Amino acid sequence: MSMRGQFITFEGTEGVGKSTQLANASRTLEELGVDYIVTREPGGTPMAEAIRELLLAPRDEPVNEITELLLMFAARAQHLHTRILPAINAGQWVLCDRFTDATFAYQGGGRGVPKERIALLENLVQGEVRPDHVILLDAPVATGMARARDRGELDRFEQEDLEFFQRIRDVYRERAIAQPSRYQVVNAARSLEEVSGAVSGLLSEWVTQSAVR
Ligand code: Z5A
Repeated sequence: MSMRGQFITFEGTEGVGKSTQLANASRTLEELGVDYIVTREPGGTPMAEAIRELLLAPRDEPVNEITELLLMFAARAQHLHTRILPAINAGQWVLCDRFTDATFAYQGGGRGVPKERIALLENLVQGEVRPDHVILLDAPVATGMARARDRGELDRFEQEDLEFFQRIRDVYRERAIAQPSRYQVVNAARSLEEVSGAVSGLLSEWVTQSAVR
């Protein structure tokens, strides 16, 4: 088994099943005897979770898109450097609910921030670090919304309309097409059993690959 852990992120529009699949992926890694942590963005450390609360709280004051972008990367800098990288360097696998692909999709596609500006911050905060694998759970926006919105109160992002989430889905899909070696697009509109089977299959494959490296 290679010493460096793998960095795997889960992405997709609202309610596609990321939390559900993180739990499934955790069970799979446990069965395979892989040491791992589960974390999320924005968040993952006490300070980054405090920034998450700032970002998600519905508020009357309009939020400038650059303020939102900088807060996402402020949380990410703290999370990446104090939690994710130490884990990977210690040989642990990191399963992360969202990462910088979400910034390109939400702040880029959703809010309209040019992707070059996002890329500048990505390089500043991450240097060369990128996820080893991105699992994009892809389903029609309405499917995810219908699954998620039984939960009650909506956060600041969930209050956006269908077109906002459609633009986000489009950016995710474009990024997956542009970098097929890093992205695995999983059809998340299928039954829970089918989606879980697909995600577990990918993890098993990556564990096998890392063992022969
Ligand atoms: N954000 C951003 O703007 N920029 C960034 O850089 C980052 C984030 C990192 C918080 O994200 C917000 O931050 C997010 C983007 C923004 N806002 N939005 N929207 P989050 O990940 O915490 O929140 P979320 O996207 O709203 O996730 P979610 O609603 O919790 O959904 P999920 O984790 O993908 O889904 P789930 O909880 O696993 O499943 C939803 C329900 O569907 C649940 O009842 C399941 O049992 C059910 N489910 C799951 N899979 C299936 C299948 N296959 N069939 C049927 N039912 C299913």
